[in-house]
Amino acid sequence: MKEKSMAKFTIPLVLGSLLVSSAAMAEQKTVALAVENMYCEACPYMVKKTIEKVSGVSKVTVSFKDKTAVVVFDDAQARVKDLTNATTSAGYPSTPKS
Ligand SMILES: [Cu+2]
Repeated sequence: MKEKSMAKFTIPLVLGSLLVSSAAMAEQKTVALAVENMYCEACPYMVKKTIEKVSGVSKVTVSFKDKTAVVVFDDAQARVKDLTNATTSAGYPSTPKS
């Protein structure tokens, strides 16, 4: 009787932690890109919009002053190369900063 009631509570807990761990496996990565060709205040906006279109990207912060785009993305869905390709084809070649 005691074991049965334990099982009732344990199953939802196990399912719950499985969901959490599979979400955690899709890891959020952050990369800083050095972006070329940003010559006016409108450019960072274009760069931001361009990177946001890449699937898996959750956050983009572009600095006009630093010529940098900081991108938070899901590395199961996007690669750094996808990000640099996107900005490059929009006219803003970028490379990962190390
Ligand atoms: Cu511009």
